[in-house]
Amino acid sequence: MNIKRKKGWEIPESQATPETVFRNRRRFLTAGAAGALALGGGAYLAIGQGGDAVAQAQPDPSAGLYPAPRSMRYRLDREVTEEKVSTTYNNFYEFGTSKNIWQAAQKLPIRPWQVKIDGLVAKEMVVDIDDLLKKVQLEERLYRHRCVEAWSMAVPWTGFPMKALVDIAQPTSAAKYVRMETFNRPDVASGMKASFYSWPYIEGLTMAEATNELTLMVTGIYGKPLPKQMGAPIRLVTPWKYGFKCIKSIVRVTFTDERPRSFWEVSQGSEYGFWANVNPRVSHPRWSQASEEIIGTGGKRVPTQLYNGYGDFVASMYTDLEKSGERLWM
Ligand SMILES: Nc1nc2c(c(=O)[nH]1)N[C@H]1C(S)=C(S)[C@@H](COP(=O)(O)O)O[C@H]1N2
Ligand SMILES: [Mo]
Repeated sequence: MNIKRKKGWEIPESQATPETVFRNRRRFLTAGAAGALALGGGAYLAIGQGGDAVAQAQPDPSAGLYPAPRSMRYRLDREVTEEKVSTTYNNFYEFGTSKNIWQAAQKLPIRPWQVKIDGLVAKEMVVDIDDLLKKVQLEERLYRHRCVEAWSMAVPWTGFPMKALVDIAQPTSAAKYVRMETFNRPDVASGMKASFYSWPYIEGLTMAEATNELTLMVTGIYGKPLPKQMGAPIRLVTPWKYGFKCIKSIVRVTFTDERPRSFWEVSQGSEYGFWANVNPRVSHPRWSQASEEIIGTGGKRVPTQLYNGYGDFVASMYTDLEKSGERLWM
């Protein structure tokens, strides 16, 4: 489906937050019985599964930065997934292995939040998330997201190019990879007590991938700060790779000359490799990747696209590697 759109500059700013957000916000206000009470200003009270109330004491100090202007460079070929759907169907193993972890994730404190930048850099540093947000330009981008489990969604992320973070970090010329790490808090994230996984969650990119224009450090969604279950206060988004590359709630970014071994690679390297670029013709060892179910559509399946449809932006990074014998697709 190709919807005829107005040119970017003809689209009013107000359209940057889709109408569904406002509709969902209203629904949220009446969802008290379902376990959530809106308190306004981004603060809310979630009733945990055990009936315990977990209050987020402070409104998010970054709330005033949203919504950010939408970039018209990144177009969708499908509807934006409803907020209520994408924010209640999540993978965040720190809080459990089911898709229904959104309430459990409210226990994660996201202020204060610091990100350590270290390794092969001019100067190691620890940046406070709100200081980092002052140094970068936030924008909204509509991206498809394709999980390796063959479900997908399309959402309006807000964030800044990872290139901006690399510029702040000033890696030396010896840096070949970026390694990212999630918080290590088994006290609030009970999934981390599962000892058969190697915590904390780790992901990595090559420097070329990290500085590709698509690679986004995400801090918001639907014109608001990112909810905890989606990786607040800062996560990665690489829309041409399977979703597990998009590491959530990052606390450390390390520049290195060694290829990082990711959380999933350590757990099951034959199924989840370093590259994990989306390719409908290369099956997962246990299922086909040819098509995907779009969540929130009542089971609608669509064909999966090579590089999740982002080949124009990323394919050139891999042309030489394709001959190298690297497993680029899983
Ligand atoms: N720290 C951490 N990051 C993570 C995960 C996780 O379990 N822990 N799951 C990944 C997977 S498999 C997917 S599909 C996406 C899901 O993002 P969403 O819940 O915001 O849709 O997050 C990725 N990032
Ligand atoms: Mo995933």
